[in-house]
Amino acid sequence: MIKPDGLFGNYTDEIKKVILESGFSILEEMMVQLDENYVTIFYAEHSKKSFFPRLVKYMTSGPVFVMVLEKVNAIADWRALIGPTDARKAKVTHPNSIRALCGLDSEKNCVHGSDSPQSAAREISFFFEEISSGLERDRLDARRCR
Ligand code: YYY
Ligand code: MG
Repeated sequence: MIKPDGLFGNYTDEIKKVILESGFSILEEMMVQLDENYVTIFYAEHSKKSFFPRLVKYMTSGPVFVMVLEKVNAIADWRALIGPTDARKAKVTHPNSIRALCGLDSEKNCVHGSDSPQSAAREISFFFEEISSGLERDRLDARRCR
């Protein structure tokens, strides 16, 4: 996922070029404006963290660009390509990473990557089945409260 700062900074084409040059195929892509409800579902694992309200504000500050990437070892390779969560650290330790290229700090870090096959499956179905099919709001609310 290219987060709002990546889109605001016009990094989409450059990031897609890196993706393709690194041997990934882009199977699906979609631009979507998230709201607080969606971010709370997407980042459920972080919803109790102190940074969460700021994260919601940031993730809803503009549209995000989501892609399904395919490649052998895609999850680990994409995580390596984007670099560490804190873009300030990425600029020092992983200067060729995507977060070093277009991220700002540990919140505005430009891109997301699923961290396991399970989270990839959940996130792909969240964006490309539930959101894209315009799932009813009350069903999303029900899921969130479960
Ligand atoms: O998977 P990754 O994005 O590298 O980091 P996570 O630890 O899963 O955190 C998800 C997301 O939360 C991170 O990309 C930005 C935000 N965040 C934050 O705003 N402040 C922090 N101190 C840590 C994470
Ligand atoms: Mg994560």
